[in-house]
Amino acid sequence: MMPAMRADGAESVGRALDRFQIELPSWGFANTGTRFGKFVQPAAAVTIEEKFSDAGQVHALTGACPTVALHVLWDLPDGVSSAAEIAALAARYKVRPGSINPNVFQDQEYKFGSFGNPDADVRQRALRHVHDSVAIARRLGSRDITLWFADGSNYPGTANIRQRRQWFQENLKAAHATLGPDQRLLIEYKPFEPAFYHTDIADWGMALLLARAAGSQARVLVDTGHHYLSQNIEQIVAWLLADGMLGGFHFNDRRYADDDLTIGSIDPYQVFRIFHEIRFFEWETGGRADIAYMIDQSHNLKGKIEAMIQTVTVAQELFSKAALVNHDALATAQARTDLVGAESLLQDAFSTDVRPAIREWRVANGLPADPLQAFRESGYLERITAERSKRAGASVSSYA
Ligand code: RM4
Ligand code: MN
Ligand code: MN
Repeated sequence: MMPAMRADGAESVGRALDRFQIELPSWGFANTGTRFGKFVQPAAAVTIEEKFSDAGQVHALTGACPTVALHVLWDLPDGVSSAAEIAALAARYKVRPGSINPNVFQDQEYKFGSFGNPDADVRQRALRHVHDSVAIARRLGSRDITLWFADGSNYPGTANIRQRRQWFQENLKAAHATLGPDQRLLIEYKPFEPAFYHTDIADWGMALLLARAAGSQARVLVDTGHHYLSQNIEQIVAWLLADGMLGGFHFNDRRYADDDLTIGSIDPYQVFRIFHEIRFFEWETGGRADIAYMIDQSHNLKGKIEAMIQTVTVAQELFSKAALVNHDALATAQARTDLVGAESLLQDAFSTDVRPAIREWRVANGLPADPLQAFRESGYLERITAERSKRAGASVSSYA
């Protein structure tokens, strides 16, 4: 039997959705692929204007995505001088620039690393790029600069792990020093790929230590795909929250590695448990956790805009379910070591059908009750397919 929503359930869902916003990745609208090949989609965005246009569609239909993350190399090829164009596009398509992602992994110089490269010139070059990225962020009114490094090594003995750690500390400190008072550095970790022996920032503990060394405005960024299989991600979230060091998320789902699949497609309970830890923390502390929710997915087979609408819808559902957990009852059950009672509170919330309450919230906010259907009926996809297919295959702009 489907658990009935508590009388105040729909209201909790509405309140949860009022505050739930999730950032779209510009690269999620572009052609991407696997290391084996790319299946180019005629409707994929190639230009930055097309990316803004597509992101604007997702926000217009869901009301939950006011910002779009930008990758500096892919989206601002001229650095700070590209910022004026970006600002104009943001105004035109009604989505603001969100996190700024420096790219210190794609250029040939970075073959042996960026902040961890044994060549001081390359380390300096990478730092300059991060400084430029901070300047771009400031110019665009973006708060977060998100740092992901491909640095690492493939074979034992080939890299001085402690020395590289030192270089990372130095450059991160230097990057932090140029932040404006309201800006943040978010440090992402990943245990594997593209390096397969060691990664310089392999896990949340390393990211945490480096964030502390960098300065008071650095935080840890948790990409859900960047863990070993079966790792308890919500525990990491709970610990980072307790220490005030959780900066944000890159959401995606996975089965094997960093698969970048649609959120909740493989393990929706995992995402629910993460949201639950955040809500429980907020209930206990009476405060609001300052977290940037971001999507880091690239769909190479699904239609890109559809997949993004599906992603946002699922994220809203799982966030709403987490809002249904009765925290008073949970705290009591935990204190009494009522194991089945405590666990059932999570399970009941998770299995509640929140979709009717979400539809109500959408309609009350002037949004389509079913964003995916609205998108399919809008004609937007047909229009961009016709326009963009004229030059399809011309450019595969990014890897993500
Ligand atoms: C990494 C990581 C970063 C993303 C790059 C392209 O796996 O998730 O966030 O910017 O891919
Ligand atoms: Mn990521
Ligand atoms: Mn990733």
